[in-house]
Amino acid sequence: MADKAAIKAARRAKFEDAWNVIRDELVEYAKNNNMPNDAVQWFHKNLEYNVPGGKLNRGMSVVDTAEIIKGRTLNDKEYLQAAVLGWGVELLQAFFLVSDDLMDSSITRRGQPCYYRVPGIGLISINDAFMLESSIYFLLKKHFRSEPYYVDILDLFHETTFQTELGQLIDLISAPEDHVDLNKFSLEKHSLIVIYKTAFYSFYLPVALAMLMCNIPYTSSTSSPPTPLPSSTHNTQSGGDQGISHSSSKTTQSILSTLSLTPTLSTPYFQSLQILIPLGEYFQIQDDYLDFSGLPMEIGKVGTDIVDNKCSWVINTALSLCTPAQRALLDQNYGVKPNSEETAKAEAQRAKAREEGRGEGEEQGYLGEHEKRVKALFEELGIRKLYKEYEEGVVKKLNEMIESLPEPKEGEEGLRREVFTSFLGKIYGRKK
Ligand code: DMA
Ligand code: MG
Ligand code: MG
Ligand code: MG
Repeated sequence: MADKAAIKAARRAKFEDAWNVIRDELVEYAKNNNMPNDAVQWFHKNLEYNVPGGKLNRGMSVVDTAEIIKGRTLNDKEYLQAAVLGWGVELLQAFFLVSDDLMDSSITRRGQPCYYRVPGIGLISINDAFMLESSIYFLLKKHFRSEPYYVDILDLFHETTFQTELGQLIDLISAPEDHVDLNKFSLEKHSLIVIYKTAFYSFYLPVALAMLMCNIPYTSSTSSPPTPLPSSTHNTQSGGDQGISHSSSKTTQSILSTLSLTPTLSTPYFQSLQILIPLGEYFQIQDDYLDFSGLPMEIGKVGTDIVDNKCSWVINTALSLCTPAQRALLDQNYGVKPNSEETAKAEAQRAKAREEGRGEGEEQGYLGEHEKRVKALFEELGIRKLYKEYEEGVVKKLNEMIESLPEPKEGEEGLRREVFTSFLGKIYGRKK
């Protein structure tokens, strides 16, 4: 056990070492473009504040997946390339998170103030977010320009970015600030939001990048559609045992049929999507659940979904179970902003935390009366237990899907089941 933890820590340290090289290449680019010292320093701070401090699951998955496909450890050149792709995913994530925190009016992230709240940053964070995104393409050009799959990598990053932005769009317009209408929410809508805003970039992108790096052809040369998994689990309402979980299957199936056509993806990419889309959906349901139940000192952020009127898994589950009286309470309290007195109290609490050097990221955050009532009702409805039931059900189904994947022969390169079981192992039961 201690050995396993030590190996994990060493893999992370190696990946973090690669970040120092990559960050210096980016900062060097700014210097070479005649940027004055203050601009170079600013860019350096943007990169350091926003890119390396997370769990690094997405980025390290590129390295892990490439090693599983090849069935061996990577040589130095391969490692650097995989690390560039991995840090590319982390840069994309940083770009989304800086923007997401502005749009969600969030308070803390990764145990520190959200970037836009750092004194002197404010709306400059919009340009800083763009620079995080552009950094990806500078790195890809530098490290992959002469590879035959260069254009496929570009296409994949661009398409995934577009999909995520579509997801953010429907997340945001489903949650208007000035008008709460819980009739507009549904678990189907939730599935669509979370698959687009989270699953593609967090799960499919790292695996597809690793497959490209291992020269697995991206598109199929024949015009016949890719072979779907033989599993019949797709045709059932996933997690539907208690009728409360989520209704992804229909949504997942219709998304998959769109994606298999444009262009004709080769079978390993399509099969990855079939597993990674529901896996990503599960991951975002965890995120929604932790927004309600997680402690800021564990999850590194203060939940904002209730105040922000978000179409989250938690509210949709509550809506499917509540009595008319409980529904009235939700109508009156969900998505209601704190009043000016409550906002002032919250700010004073954060100022005190700063003064006492506790760091804002550890504060529970001040709850307004409306938010408190909604949270109490979620507890009364037994959301915690329902979530655990959902989690057990979905993990069982995902394992069945993974087991239905054809496995390459011993010693042969290819997409192994371990790619997916390792992902599932990383997120199952997570508390942050
Ligand atoms: C995050 O959704 C999605 C993207 C693309 C960043 P979210 O707002 O629930 O994330 P978080 O809870 O981390 O703010
Ligand atoms: Mg957010
Ligand atoms: Mg958001
Ligand atoms: Mg969230």
